[in-house]
Amino acid sequence: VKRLILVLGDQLSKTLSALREADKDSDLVVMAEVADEASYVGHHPKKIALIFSAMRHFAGELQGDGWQVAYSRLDDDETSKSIVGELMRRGQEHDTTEVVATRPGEWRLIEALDNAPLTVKTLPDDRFVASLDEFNTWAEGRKSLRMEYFYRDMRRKTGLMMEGDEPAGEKWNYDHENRKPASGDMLRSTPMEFTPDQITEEVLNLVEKKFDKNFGVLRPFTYAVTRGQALRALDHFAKNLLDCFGDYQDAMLQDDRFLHHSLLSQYLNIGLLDPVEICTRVEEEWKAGNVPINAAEGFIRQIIGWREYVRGIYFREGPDYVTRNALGHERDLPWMYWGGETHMNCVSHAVDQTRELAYAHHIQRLMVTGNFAVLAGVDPHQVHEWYLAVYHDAYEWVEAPNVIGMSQFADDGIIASKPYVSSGNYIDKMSDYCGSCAYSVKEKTGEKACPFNLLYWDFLVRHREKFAGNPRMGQMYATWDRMKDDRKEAVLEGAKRILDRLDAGEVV
Ligand code: FAD
Ligand code: DLZ
Ligand code: SF4
Repeated sequence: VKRLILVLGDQLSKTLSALREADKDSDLVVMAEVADEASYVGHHPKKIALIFSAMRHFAGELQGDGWQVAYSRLDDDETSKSIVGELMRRGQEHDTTEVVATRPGEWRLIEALDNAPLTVKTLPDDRFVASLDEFNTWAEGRKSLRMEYFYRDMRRKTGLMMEGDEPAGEKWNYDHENRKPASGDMLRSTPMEFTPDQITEEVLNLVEKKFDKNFGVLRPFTYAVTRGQALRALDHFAKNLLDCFGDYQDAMLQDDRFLHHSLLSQYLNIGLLDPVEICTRVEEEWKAGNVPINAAEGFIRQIIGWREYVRGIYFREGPDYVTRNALGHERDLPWMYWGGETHMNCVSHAVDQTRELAYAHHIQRLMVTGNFAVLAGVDPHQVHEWYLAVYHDAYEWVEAPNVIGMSQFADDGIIASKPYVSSGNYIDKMSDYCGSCAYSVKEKTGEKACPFNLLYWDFLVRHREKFAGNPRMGQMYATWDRMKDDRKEAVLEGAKRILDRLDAGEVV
């Protein structure tokens, strides 16, 4: 064996740069289930099962294609703790110190490879529309890095939904059509599910045994674990759910956890699907007249806009990004995030479905759990570790900018021009949670008042110095200033009551 070709659990693409560089005849592909990767946070059991099963299937496909693959299972006695440990072991077995890798999606692992006593050639991960150099060139010298402008460049680059140099339909962005609340629909399709095969069953048994203390429900496990299955899930989404993706993108319903969302991020992020391939499929439906422009454009923007943009930010900002805390928030993450009791119906639903499915959609992540954490002044690093652990699509390059930046404003506004905070009104408008909540969203003070209503003002008052000058927040400060003093006092007292309860570990 000449060289070891490293393929990580989120690099399951046959077009991976390390595989393109490799020689089937003389190189050995190394894949490894290792304790360090499976436990740098307490990953949701469904996430671990997805990765391990998809890794095992992928290794089998590579062997079928004629590759030599050394695959280490977590429960093999010889398997060492870490990726570098496994590379060293395989290197000794095959008498080589040369490794070819595709750059990992996390600084921790990049540094581990850089410091390994091996000769590692690291290639860029080019399973993205924009290279990191391209992103940095775009970002260089700009005062603010707004996603929208970057997105337009990605549209031009890919030609997706373009008519020459102009956006199809004359507008770049149809978001103003995308804020409709939803109502129950018995006819709405649900994301595609798959029956576990023998390989997946073995993985489920392993995960059940080794990770039974982790937060999250393992079975039923119905994910796609191969590229073929993931392509079927994509097709199903494009045909049956995409049409109303735009309209109901921000809506939340207690009895419908998926609405028109695609549930494709968990496949995309481990490499079973390619971003442009997904967008091209979506564009096809629009070209065929099957879905409206706001659905197709809104969806494509999430992938070639937001997803590419947050990756650029993660790598541009460097390893300390996840420790930023611009608002000085220090409260411990409340127990309710791990399934502890709460009277807040919205939080309870978001956490319950996270526990059961390892999934919540964007608005639940941003405006329910994220919103509550930032309003309550929770330490952003703890919030970050929670998101990294509990979602099936969470890898640091994509999770951290969404949490540290977009949701917690801990990066001081690199991603968000103002904090994504709201009172209960927003949740009430976009969901049906409030009707069956122990709190009243209409009440602004007193014991029954929705905690979001109380904490919202408390947050603004606490951070007045930082935000009062923000043109997009002036209106809110003006509203606060017009409020009568006794009402202001009651609001702040109510907020303190909630925060004291959180600190005392009492149910909120
Ligand atoms: P859909 O709603 O169907 O969206 C389509 C696709 O667009 C997604 O599959 C995803 O690939 C992409 N996308 C949408 N929004 C974003 C975004 N903001 N950033 C990156 N890609 C996006 N996404 C992750 O992939 N991993 C994470 O760890 C993650 N953590 C998040 C944490 C917070 C606090 C927030 C607010 C968002 C986070 N997101 C994350 C973004 C988004 O919530 C998920 O991508 C989405 O919910 C995945 O479900 P879906 O496939 O049904 O998405
Ligand atoms: C998330 C994860 C888990 C749970 N387990 C493994 C593993 O055992 N082996 C592996 O190669 N990769 C795993 N991963 C994915 C890595 O953590 C991921 O590659 C890095 O976080 C970089 O994105
Ligand atoms: Fe959530 Fe407040 Fe509505 Fe209850 S009343 S569901 S806490 S927003």
